[in-house]
This record gives sequence, C-alpha cells and structure tokens, in this order.
Amino acid sequence: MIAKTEEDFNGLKEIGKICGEIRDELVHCTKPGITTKELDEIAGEIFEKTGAQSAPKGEYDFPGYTCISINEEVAHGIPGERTIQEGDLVNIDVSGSKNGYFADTGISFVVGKGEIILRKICDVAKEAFDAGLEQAKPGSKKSALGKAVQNVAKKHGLTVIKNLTGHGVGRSIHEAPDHIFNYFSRWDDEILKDGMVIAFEPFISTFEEEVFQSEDGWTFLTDESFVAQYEHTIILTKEGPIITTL
Ligand code: M1C
Ligand code: CO
Ligand code: CO
Repeated sequence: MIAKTEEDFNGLKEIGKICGEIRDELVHCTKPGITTKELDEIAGEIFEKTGAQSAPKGEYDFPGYTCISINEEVAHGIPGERTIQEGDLVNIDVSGSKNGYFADTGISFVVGKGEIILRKICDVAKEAFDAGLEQAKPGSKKSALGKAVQNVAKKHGLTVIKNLTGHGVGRSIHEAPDHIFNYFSRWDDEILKDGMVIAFEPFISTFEEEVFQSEDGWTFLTDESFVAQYEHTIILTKEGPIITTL
C-alpha cells in the first residue's frame, strides 16, 4: 500500500508494534526443551490480548499463529512437537493484522552459544538488511535493495536465496510490489514511492541459492546449507524510513 493519511500511519504502527512485541517475546522464550507449538501458543495469547489476528492463519489458513523454522527449515515452518535444542538455528516470523492494517517481521538466531558459522549468517542477514535500508528511499530503484543484500553476502563469502523475496505489505500480508529480490535484477526497474510499505527480508545462506518446498506444502527447506533471515516492515518516506516492527 501507499500510506497517505494519519490513520494509515497510526494503523501500520499499531500492528507493527504488536508483531515486534510477539517476535521479541518468542525469542526470549526460546530455550532448550520448549516445543515450537508451545512458543506459538504464547504468540496466540498475545494476538488475542491485543485484539490482533495472525496473518498466516487469517489469510492462508496456515496451521499456526506464527512460522517457526529450525535448522534445515528456512521459512514457513509449522509449529509442532519439535523441541528446541542448544545450538539450533531458529527463525521466528510473525505477521498479523489489526483494523485492516498488516505488519510482518522475522529474525533468525542461534540458541545458546552454537556454531560460529550459524552466528555469522544471522549477523550478516542483519547487516544486509541495514545495507538495503540505506537504499530504501522514495525515488530510488527497488533493485538497489537486492544489490545491497547481494554485495554484503559476497563480502562475507556467503550467498543469497534467490527464490525467496520481500514484498509489499499494509492492507494485506502480501501485495504490490510483489517481489523485493535478495540480488540485483537488471530487469527490475520499479521506482520506490513516497509512503510505500514494504516487508524487506534478506535471506543469507552458507552456500546454496535456492530453497525447496517440503511435502507438508508449507515449509521451505535447504539441502545442506544453513540460511538466516531478518525482516521488518518499513514505510518509505522522504524524511527517511519508518520501521513499524522495531
Ligand atoms: C518465504 C519468503 C518467506 N511472513 C512470511 C513472509 C514470507 N517468508 O512474508 O515473510 C509469510 C507467512 C505466510 C505463511
Ligand atoms: Co515474514
Ligand atoms: Co514477509
């Protein structure tokens, strides 16, 4: 969407804050021994308490309030009986709506100390997000974000996932612009607009460039690499980006 009115900005900020709070609470509760289903129930309670709805459940009939993905699972992991272990790479992705406005945020992190390479991809996903954010200005090319992500990955000897992308958000969970790539696409000549609302979500990998879909019809998996994501909802304005999900 293109945010124009005071109501738009306030509505986007309200759901952004709720999704950010749920994300942080789930990260805080992610300890060895807890199941992903137990984490998801905590999210369900906060959605309920704040009068917001889960976007995956509400829009796609996803079997969970949030997407929780572990190790070989990259995204859209279904909360269930899987127990969190020390050293796991975990991704928590929270998206929701309230009063017709949507937000989407996600983070990958390592439980406890974990392997250095896993911590590295999480840090690089955040660095790639920050580099892309610098390019997130009305009047700039949308492809500048992907270019920044790809450059950061390359600098660290890592790769980007090419078949997962960011997207427009605001009045629904996924809307125009349809794709914010994690790499430079020379065919992408779209110009970012004042008030445009995007979910920017770089995916950084140890070496692979594509994920594949699991037989469960939801989960995206990797073969042998590890992948980290970092996502926020951003309103682009002439005065600078507003991150609604901080
Ligand atoms: C697959 C790109 C990655 N919040 C999720 C998303 C997409 N994630 O937009 O960040 C969507 C959740 C819907 C099941
Ligand atoms: Co998301
Ligand atoms: Co998203």
